[in-house]
Amino acid sequence: MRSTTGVLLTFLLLCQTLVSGTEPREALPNILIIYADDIGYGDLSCYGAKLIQTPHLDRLASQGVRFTDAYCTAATCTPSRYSLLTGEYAFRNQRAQVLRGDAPLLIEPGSMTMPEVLRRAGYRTSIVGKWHLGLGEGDVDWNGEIKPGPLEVGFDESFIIPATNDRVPTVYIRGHRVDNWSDQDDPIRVSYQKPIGDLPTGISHPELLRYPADRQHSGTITGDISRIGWMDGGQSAWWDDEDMAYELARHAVKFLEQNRESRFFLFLSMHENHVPRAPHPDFVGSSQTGLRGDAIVEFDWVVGEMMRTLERLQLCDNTLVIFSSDNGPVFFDGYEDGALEHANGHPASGPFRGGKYQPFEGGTRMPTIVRWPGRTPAGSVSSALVSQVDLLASLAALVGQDLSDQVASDSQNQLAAWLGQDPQGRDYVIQQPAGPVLAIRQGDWKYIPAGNRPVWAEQRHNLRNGPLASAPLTKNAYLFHLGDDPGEQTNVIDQHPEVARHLHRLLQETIQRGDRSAPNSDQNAIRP
Ligand code: NG6
Ligand code: CA
Repeated sequence: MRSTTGVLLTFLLLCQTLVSGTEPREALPNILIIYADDIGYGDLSCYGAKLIQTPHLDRLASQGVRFTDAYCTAATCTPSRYSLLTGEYAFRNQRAQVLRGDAPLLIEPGSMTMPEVLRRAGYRTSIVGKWHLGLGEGDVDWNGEIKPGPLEVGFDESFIIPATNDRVPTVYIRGHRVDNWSDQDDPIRVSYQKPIGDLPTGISHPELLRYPADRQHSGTITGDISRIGWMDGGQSAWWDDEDMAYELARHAVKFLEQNRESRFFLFLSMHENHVPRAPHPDFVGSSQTGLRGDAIVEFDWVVGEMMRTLERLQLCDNTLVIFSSDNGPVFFDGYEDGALEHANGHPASGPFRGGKYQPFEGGTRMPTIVRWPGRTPAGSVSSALVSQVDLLASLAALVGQDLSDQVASDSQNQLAAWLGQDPQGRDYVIQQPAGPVLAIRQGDWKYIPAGNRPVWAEQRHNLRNGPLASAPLTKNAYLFHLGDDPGEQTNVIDQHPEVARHLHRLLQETIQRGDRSAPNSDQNAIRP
């Protein structure tokens, strides 16, 4: 009897916690976000991949919630990450496009970002890995103090790849300075306008390359890979592409060890599966889809390393682990690395159409797993509609921080959905492809307004993207019923013009005013 009462009480407490969102202070978990780059819905074995085995992510899923309807906000990196960290849809900020390696900081210093919210709640905050949100104010001296950056928007510590692994400068930045760098006789210079310095480029020295690159990726060669942009100097600080996963994992592990006694938030932002794919030799041949799959196995190893570390430090039960990816998959993205030749029909987007850059589901529907023992039902699958734009408000609610109405305007508290407790989640999500035309999903319906850019994007990709290729779009607007047609093959706009009109209006309203003041559920109903 007593134990039944105890269970009941615990249950009621849990319900209350989930409804109010705020944990008692001593029960607040550490938070670890493990974020992938360009890993698609179908890339993990727990999401159906046959040619790539991801045992550590599969294990994470067996211990937590695996989401089927989780979204990033955009089909490219910078906008997606901008939304994740600021709680604002990236289309509201004109500058939130894929950034060059020398672009200024995109996020307003001092603003209420995810790390800032957690920092105010007493968390020690750190980012390790890909940043790609700009640095400095437009005239960075790579040999001096590089700021503002992550430390000015809420992170206590940072060890970052400034932009992407295919963009210069190919150096890590620790805090405000290039890591491992003191040689003032070999100053680092970076240009995205014109070639600088004497280093070989992909154009001048193609024989030095690990694999051929397209023109855009034929700038300065560092290691044996040509990059986007040109740089000079800093050779002793250049990163080693093959060692990158190990290097980032080392930093992440160290942070966990050092903060074992305090409450921490670690944003571990890995480079896999972004090009150039150069997994460590330990992982080459570990999948049946060439380097692209091998890099995913490497990423999975990193996940395992994090979980092993949490176990070793006895932090496993008290850490909320969130895994997801920043945008959909791509096979060819600038380098002839064999990804297409060795794809073997691997469905990187699972059952969905398209991938990176595109308005289709493959662009923004992300493999997503959340694990918090005792809170997330182990081994469960949730079809709640969740978006990464909500993580800020959801985590703020978890740690009991108030967000003023002025910030994180699109971010909703969907904590219960993120913990696998609420099967519904959001009402609708907006999907931002590489072009200006946004898509929207509500319930089973998916609407892509008319516009040229999605047509262009997919046609370009059809040429090179093997298993992600699908029938070309026309310039028309599209309506798909995802329940009947998850692969977005049959346009039913002529049969359901009223649904398309409703979604068009909802999209326009959201663009104009933001989700905070989103229409109430009555207005949201699909009307004839
Ligand atoms: C594109 C690059 C692509 C990749 C992408 C950013 C060209 C032709 N393509 O502009 O290779 O770097 O930017 O990827 O330059 S993301 O995942 O960071 O958004
Ligand atoms: Ca990406």
